[in-house]
Amino acid sequence: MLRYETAGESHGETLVALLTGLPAGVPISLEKINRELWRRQQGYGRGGRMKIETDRAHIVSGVRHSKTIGSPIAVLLENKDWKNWTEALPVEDAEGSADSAKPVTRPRPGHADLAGCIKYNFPEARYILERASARETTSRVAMGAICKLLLEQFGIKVLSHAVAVGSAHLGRDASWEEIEALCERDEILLNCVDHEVEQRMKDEVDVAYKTKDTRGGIFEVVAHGLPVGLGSHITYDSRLDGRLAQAIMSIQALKAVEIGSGTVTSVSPGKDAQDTIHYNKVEHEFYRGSNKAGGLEGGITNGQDLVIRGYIKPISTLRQPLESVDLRTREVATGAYERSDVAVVPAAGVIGEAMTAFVLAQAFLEKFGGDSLDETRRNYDGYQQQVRQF
Ligand code: EPS
Repeated sequence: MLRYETAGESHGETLVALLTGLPAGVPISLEKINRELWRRQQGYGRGGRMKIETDRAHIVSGVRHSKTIGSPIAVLLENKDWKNWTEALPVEDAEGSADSAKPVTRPRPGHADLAGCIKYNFPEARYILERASARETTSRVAMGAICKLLLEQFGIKVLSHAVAVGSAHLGRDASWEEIEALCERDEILLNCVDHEVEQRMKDEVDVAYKTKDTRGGIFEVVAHGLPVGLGSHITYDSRLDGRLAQAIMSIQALKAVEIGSGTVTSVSPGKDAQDTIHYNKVEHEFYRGSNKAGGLEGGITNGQDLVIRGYIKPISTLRQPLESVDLRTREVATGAYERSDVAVVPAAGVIGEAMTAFVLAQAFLEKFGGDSLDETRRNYDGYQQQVRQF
């Protein structure tokens, strides 16, 4: 079973990603992993932290001579900002270290601060926010980039684009070719396929900056080149839609997930909500009249593009903070402000890609197995032959 763990605090020394269960022989490119890390750091609306960090994957196990060897892959990701936090976040308690602890006693509405403090019995939220921070997603993107390298071997690509930032909305579907061209760019503004809409997205972020506010939005992840048959209808926990929804919802600040045209078809007549089935007698292939299902029927991939959207709420760290309560005095106070981002939809999309790539790689290996890539490929080829003969 493919699985992963992450560790690390936002301003701690290092972030860690541990990925276990990939077959041996998968080609690993540090350049490709680092490009994914770079993509996650981009986007108009990021805070000052991104000027400090240049995320790079440091693989310390599981890869030799640019190929996986079947053992757990451990990736370290340095926090350059750590040098400014060594006194606030020491591993060992030292004389006077409590004085430099940078306590956060005014919990931010919408953040993990208050619920976390009560649950973990902390008098202040520093250690809660250090782990709740989206900095953790650096590890997820490194891990997801490795999953993408497996999927790439079988012609599967996972990419994303911004559908909305605040009220600026793309308002149409994007083609795979548009998304692919967008994701190859070396400059990322808001990662929208439409230049005019992207400018309106930028205006939204500018208003948020000016009014000391933040903006949420919608990203869409698309996986292209999938075989029919990943995931299964047979049990609740093998349904791929449920697994993907969990993975996407686990991203910081996510509040809703949509597969295909789910929010539209749920309120449309049944006859307008399905994808008609057709057969090409020359190519001996089934095909569909549309892709409202987003590539999943019965929790199984149907060979169409997988389309999943994440709805991210506006970031809860506000420069004009909302009413809260000071944990020390229990008096009315305003929520704490720490340097933060204003809008993060493009970055959230890249994280969504990583989560999608992980779930797809997991389902792929469940179906095709293999301790070595050669074995996985034999199993995959045999199945594809069966599909062609169906
Ligand atoms: C975050 C606050 C900011 C963001 C951070 C998430 O960090 P800092 O407090 O260090 O300025 O930049 O995101 C990242 C560091 C990142 O890599 O995405 C938060 O409170 O969640």
